[in-house]
Amino acid sequence: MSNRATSTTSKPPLYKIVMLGDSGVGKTSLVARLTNPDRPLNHDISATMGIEFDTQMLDTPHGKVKAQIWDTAGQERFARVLLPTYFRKAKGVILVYDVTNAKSFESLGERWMTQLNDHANSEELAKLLVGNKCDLEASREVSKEKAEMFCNEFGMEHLETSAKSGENVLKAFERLITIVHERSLSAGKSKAGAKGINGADGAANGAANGSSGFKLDEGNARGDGANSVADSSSCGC
Ligand code: G3D
Ligand code: MG
Repeated sequence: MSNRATSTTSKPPLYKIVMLGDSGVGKTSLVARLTNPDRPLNHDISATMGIEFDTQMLDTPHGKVKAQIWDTAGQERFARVLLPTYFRKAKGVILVYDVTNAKSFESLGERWMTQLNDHANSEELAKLLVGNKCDLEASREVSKEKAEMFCNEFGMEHLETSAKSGENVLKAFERLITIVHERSLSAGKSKAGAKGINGADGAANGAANGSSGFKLDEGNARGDGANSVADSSSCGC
């Protein structure tokens, strides 16, 4: 019985994943929490205004893989201009809403899924729905049931996270990257996919060896670097 997963020898595969969702839902905070665990939330976090990516080694049941995580602003103007670049060669997407903001949830169906379909081969992208800010239970506006109905409709899994406490943050990224990796393995394209990002995606070059970033100057810029990670304890919210 052959097992592709065990045939990995040197470099772990690298997959590009992208963060999507309205401004303010916590995309930057989630990435920061993942990539730099020692820096507390709110440390010098400014509004996201460019594109930036970080890379992070993650565990999957099939071994370690490297995730190149792209983060962008939720501004419409920005999104229209840069989404094609943003989605290029992406293998997975984390759709983020804020559990305390019903509008941010509605935007997923009204706007972000449309953007995905317009600019990426949505069928080929692994997707995970993330309801962030689950530490703010008293202010909740989006029920888990509602989120799960959305997931059923679009064929994805759901997790609630808190970039503030760290709950489920690592788990969310690990889950998505596992789905991406398993798809790649079952398609027999593990090596090709990793090569594609490493070699062909200009924006991705140089990012494979640790946290890194670049900004596409759209008159804005994300001021925060990487922040912090957390453990992946289960979310009590
Ligand atoms: P964005 O990248 O999606 O635009 P940010 O969102 O990461 O910039 O976060 C927007 C605001 O939400 C920030 O507050 C940030 O601290 C806060 N935030 C992010 N995640 C959480 C969370 O899980 N829980 C709570 N309580 N707050 C969170 P400021 O005040 O800096 O705008
Ligand atoms: Mg941001």
